[in-house]
Formats: sequence, C-alpha cells, structure tokens
Amino acid sequence: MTRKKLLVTGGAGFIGGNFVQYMVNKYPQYDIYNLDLLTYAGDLTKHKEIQEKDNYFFVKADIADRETILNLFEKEQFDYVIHFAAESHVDRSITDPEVFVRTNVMGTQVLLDAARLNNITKFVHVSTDEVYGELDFNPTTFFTEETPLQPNSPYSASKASSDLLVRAYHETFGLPVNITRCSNNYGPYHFPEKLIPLTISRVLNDEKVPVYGDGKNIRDWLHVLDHCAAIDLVMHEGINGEVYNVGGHNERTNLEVVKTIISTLGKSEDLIEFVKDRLGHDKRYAIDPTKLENLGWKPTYTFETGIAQTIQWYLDNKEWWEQIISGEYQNYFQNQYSLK
Ligand code: NAD
Ligand code: TDX
Repeated sequence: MTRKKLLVTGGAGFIGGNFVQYMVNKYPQYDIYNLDLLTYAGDLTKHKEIQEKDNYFFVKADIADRETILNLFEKEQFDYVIHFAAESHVDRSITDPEVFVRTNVMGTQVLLDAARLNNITKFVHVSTDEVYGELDFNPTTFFTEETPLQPNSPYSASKASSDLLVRAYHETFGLPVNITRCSNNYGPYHFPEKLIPLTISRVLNDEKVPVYGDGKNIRDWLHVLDHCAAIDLVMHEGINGEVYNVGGHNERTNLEVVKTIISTLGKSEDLIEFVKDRLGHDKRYAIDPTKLENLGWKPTYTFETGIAQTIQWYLDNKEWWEQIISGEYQNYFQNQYSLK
C-alpha cells in the first residue's frame, strides 16, 4: 500500500508544531511534510525529537510563492493539506496589516490553487473564532457555525477572507475542504508575545505583566493537544465543505488567567500593570462545539489541568523561551508596551 503524504503548513509555529509532533508519532504510516517560511514565529529546535524520524520532512518555503508551491505539489502529490501557516498576532496586525493580507489571504489562495490542480483528498483550513467578531458578556450566547462573520481586527479580517476563499473553492471547483474555527489555544511552545506565555515568562522573571484595559475581556481557552485531536478527527471524518468550531467551554477573563498564573508561581499580584487597551479589542469569545462533539470529539483538558501542565512546561523548558525573548523580541516588546 502506498504511504499517505500529509503537508502541514506552519509546522514550525505553535499549533502547527504541536500538530506535526502529534501526527509523526501517531501515524508512522504517513509521511509528514512540514512547510514553513521560518518567520519570527517559526523555530525548528522544537522538533529535535522527531527530526531524525523516517516519516518527517521539512521544506522551507513561502506559501505565497506561487511557483515554488505549484512545483512542490506537482512533485510530491500530497493526499492531505493541513493549513496552519499565518501571521497570527492581533497586535502585530494593528501596527502592520499588510503582511497579514499577503500571507493569510494570498498565501491561502496559492495553496488552494495547488491543491485543486493536484487532486488532493482533503484540505483542512485552520481558522479562528475571531472571524465571528465579538460576543457580549451574556454567558448563554456562543459562536456557532451559523454565526455571521464580522471580523474586527486586520488579523481576523484576513482570516475571514481566507475562509471565504476556501468556501468558494469548494463551491466552484468541488475542492474537498473543511474549515475549523477554534478558540484561544495554549500549551507547550506558545510564542511569548501571546497572553499566557507572556505572563508566565514575565512573572518568572519578576517583571510587570501588561493587562489591556480593565482585564475583563473574556477568552475561551483550548489546550493545543485537544485542538490537534480535533484536527486529526476532521481530517479523517469531516464532511466535505463543512465548518467545525473547536472549543471546550473554558471561559476566563484575562485578569483571572493572569492571577491564576501569578498564584501558581507564588508571586505577587503587584506585578499586574493595567495598560492602554488594544484598539478594537473584542469583548468576549465563546464557542459552541456541539457539531464537532457529534462527530466524536471531546476535550481531555480542563483549564485547571491544562494551565498547571503548561506552567510546568515553561518551568522545565526555560532555554526554549529564554532564547526567544532575548533576541529581536526585545525590540518588539519595547515598541508594543511602555511598561515601567
Ligand atoms: P504561529 O504564529 O505560532 O505560527 C505560524 C507559523 O507560520 C510560523 O511557524 C511561521 O514561520 C509560519 N509562516 C508565517 N508566514 C508564512 C509564510 N508566508 N509561508 C510559510 N510559513 C509561514 O501561529 P499559531 O498560533 O500556531 O497559529 C496557527 C494557525 O492557527 C493560524 O492560522 C492561526 O490563525 C490559527 N489560530 C490560532 C489560535 C491561537 O490561539 N494561537 C487560535 C485560533 C486559530
Ligand atoms: O499583553 C497582553 N495583554 C493583554 O491583556 C496581551 C498580549 C494580550 N492581552 C489580552 C488581549 C486578549 O483579550 O489577552 C487576551 C488574549 O490575547 P492574545 O494572547 O493576543 O490572543 P487573542 O488576541 O485573543 O488571539 C488569539 O486567539 C485567537 C491568537 O493570537 C489568534 O491567532 C487566534 O486566532
């Protein structure tokens, strides 16, 4: 039997990186190709335990480079494409939106063309709940797959645009696609510009933690390994053309998240500093995952078990995040925040 070939884009990043490791270990019978441009958010040191495996391959490429991508697809004849590669940080999309359109919209369109011309079995587009805009604080309202798209940031607008292209390639060309829209992920290898790893790394260094506005905005936290299992399921069992929301009902205010980390690490809440709010800051995200649960998915982490495991991981893997925050990240941090 010929081996299945799986192309994972963005596999040097946070979620794509966890997914590559999960798939390489779970499916020795699949060849897993990790395609990544290695931007500031990509790093391959996380893959030292799988890089020698026979079923893992790395390709350095830009998803928006049409010629390279078309040649690669023609040569390798992938069965599955799982598309994570993106510019992913909302704050960066506020200061520099252009690269978000190039990578998230144009890059996705190049991949869709390559997939369409090479008869793939499935294209899974990893999107976000942010495309739905924001919810109010009424705890009984949730995003479903039917919620209209109302993105508020340049990041979420670029993701919504890519979602619409994926949908159109299914309707127009019959491309076998799924779109997944997940809530905020957290877990190992989360880049320290995002709230949870930023807080853990700064608290461990006894540095101030910037909380936007009043800290009452709500996010719905999903452990990255529960997300990986969801994508594995959608890839194999998802009905072509369908959207699946991924989330585990773990809503917390930002302040609750920051205080949980501070108390777990035995530090003082004096480290919290309220700073200027994010522009267009979405109030609340919360996912109704019923459709995916009906397909057979169930999260295994609660926020309590997941955050404890994640904090421990950052304690055990200091060299990984210290190497990141000591480089170009310093300039980013100084420009983004004016902390005392
Ligand atoms: P990340 O920023 O950690 O990683 C993105 C990866 O994409 C990096 O390895 C980067 O080098 C690569 N990349 C960027 N531009 C590229 C290009 N032009 N060509 C090839 N590779 C390129 O992102 P993440 O947090 O792992 O998010 C992965 C996906 O999941 C994104 O599509 C994001 O929109 C989506 N998502 C993330 C979250 C979250 O909480 N992190 C939640 C919902 C959805
Ligand atoms: O320094 C900070 N202070 C702060 O209060 C940062 C970085 C964030 N925040 C707040 C803003 C948000 O309400 O914390 C919340 C979480 O912020 P981020 O970690 O930047 O995530 P968010 O903007 O919610 O987006 C994330 O989830 C959806 C991912 O980065 C996106 O890629 C994904 O689509």
